[in-house]
Amino acid sequence: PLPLHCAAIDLGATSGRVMVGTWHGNELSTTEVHRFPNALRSVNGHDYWDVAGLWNEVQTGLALAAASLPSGASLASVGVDTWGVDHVLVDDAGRMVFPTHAYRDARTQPGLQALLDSPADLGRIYAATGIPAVFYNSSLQLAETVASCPAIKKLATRCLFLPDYFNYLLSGRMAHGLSIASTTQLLDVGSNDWSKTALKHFGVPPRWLGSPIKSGTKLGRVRGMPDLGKTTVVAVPGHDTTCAYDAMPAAPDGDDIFLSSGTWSLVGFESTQPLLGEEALATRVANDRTGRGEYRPLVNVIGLWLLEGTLKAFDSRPANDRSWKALLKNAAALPAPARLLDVTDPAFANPPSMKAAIDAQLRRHRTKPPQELVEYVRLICDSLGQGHADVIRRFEHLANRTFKRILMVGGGSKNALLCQATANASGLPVLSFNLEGSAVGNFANQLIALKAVKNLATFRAALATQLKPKIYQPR
Ligand code: LRH
Repeated sequence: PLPLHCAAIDLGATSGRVMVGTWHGNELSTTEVHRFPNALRSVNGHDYWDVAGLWNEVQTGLALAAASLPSGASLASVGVDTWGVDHVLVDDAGRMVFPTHAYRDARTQPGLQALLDSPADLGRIYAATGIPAVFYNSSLQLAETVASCPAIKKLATRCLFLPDYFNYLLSGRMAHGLSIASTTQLLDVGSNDWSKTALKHFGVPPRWLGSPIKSGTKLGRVRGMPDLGKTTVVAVPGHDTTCAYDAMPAAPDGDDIFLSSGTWSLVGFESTQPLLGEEALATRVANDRTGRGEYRPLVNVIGLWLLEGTLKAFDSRPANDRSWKALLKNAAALPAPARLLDVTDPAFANPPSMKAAIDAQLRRHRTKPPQELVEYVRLICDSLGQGHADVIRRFEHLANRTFKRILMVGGGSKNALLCQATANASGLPVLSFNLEGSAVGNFANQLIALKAVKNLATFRAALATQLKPKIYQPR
């Protein structure tokens, strides 16, 4: 068969990219055609995303994607995945009627505290949605929006989550994807529809949300871009973490635990059932959903956000891959830190200074903070490794399973110190795949929708023969 070309739009909180994937019948090749930084912008005490700026970059990337193909070839399809929980409130004409806040905005803190202070509500919402109380939940964000701006109930007719919104800009069709819907704390954990209990509790108007669609749904042709006139917009799992999990070259026996490592560390596995109950809630297990509707119990560990934040306090940020590697190597040669960080500390969510937040936690435990960047790097990687291991042990207990390998994708899978620390703390081998996980999972779902690949198991099997992981044995 002729090679089949697709474009993946993958938007992360700190960077976005547009990639071209070419399927050769049993092998995927990928090229990054456009990469751009992303950052929240603060004004007058609140944090926002530059949605129009992102759309500009997406268009630039798609034009480059089309231009990168051999002459005569065209993009069969395009799919969008983004970070979770954030959204755009629009009217019937698709016009934005409220600014898009960034999920780290502190506006949800009072609502979060109220939920945490009411065990009855917390338990009820967890039983209904399978999603724990986390500061970024769309539920808390929307509750704050409605409370601070009651007129919004009239002005907005739809709440489109970010992948839904970009799908709309591309195709003209407004639809809610199932996987991104499951990150909101508003989806019913027992069905593929919204939870009446959660909508009522958070005061979210039900008319804002249409029935969620599964991945693979064709939304229409790309509008307004002549080079992409024949390209179909395919609803892939809109949540980047779902796409990253779909890209895991997992063994069919289900003994693998997944770690998508980037700004966040997403530790979880696949299951036909959610993990519910008090212990799961106390572990903050999020029962996110795949694009097909199955469960992906997962715990969100603070991730490389710790390191990204700490770097801001030092002038000597490594400038390239080589200096990064040298820094990690020097950090690995240091003696083990006297005390690791408790990475579940809520103070790390969005502090004015990450270094100061780390120092404060250590001082609370009568431990002297590090001095040099290299010491912080060692402390952060070892602490994250321990954080990953703690979650894996909790999962083994809660789900009564034994995991044999950790599959790791994302930017953090290139960090040898972090991989080794995770292997050491968990006692499990880490298989690190140098893979843009979200983009690859995005392609997988397009290829399945186009019927070029039978199903996800077939795709994973093909990927597993194609990739050679770097293996870190526990020491
Ligand atoms: C990672 C991620 C994660 C959470 C967070 C808000 O990019 O999607 O799974 O949902 O962003």
